[in-house]
Amino acid sequence: MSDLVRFGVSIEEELLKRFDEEIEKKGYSNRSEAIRDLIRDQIVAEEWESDEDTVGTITIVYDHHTRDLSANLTHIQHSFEGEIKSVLHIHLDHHNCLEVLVVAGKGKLLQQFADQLVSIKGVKHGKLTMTTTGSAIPTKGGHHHPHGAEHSHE
Ligand code: NI
Repeated sequence: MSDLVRFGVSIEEELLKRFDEEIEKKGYSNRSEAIRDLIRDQIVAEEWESDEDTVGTITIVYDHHTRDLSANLTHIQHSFEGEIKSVLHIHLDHHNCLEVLVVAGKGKLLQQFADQLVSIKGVKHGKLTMTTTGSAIPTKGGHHHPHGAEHSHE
């Protein structure tokens, strides 16, 4: 879709050295892909700050024996029922549950939802992963696959 453009960047030597160390640890084979990912992260952050629809996942771990916890979790989830696309629940052991909620909607609303879930007494750990609908980010590799879609939803 989009053509590749080359551009030059001036940067302090120490800062670049630090950057190269970081991206090597993460397994990038070159700076270009690392810089592209930083730009994409920035676009995703903007998507979450704007009034556009976005998507993410909320992961929580909790002890279902904690008094009132299950009722509180259910109550909050019912008030955001329009934002919940899917819920995965795993019984980790006799006490602990892992729940992953796939959520979609306005970024600020999804952050409020995550904050409410994570802050409930008895939730041991919780995390919102902010990702993107993908529509604001050009396709990786630039050009369309010449022989049709790379995958289909048949
Ligand atoms: Ni469970």
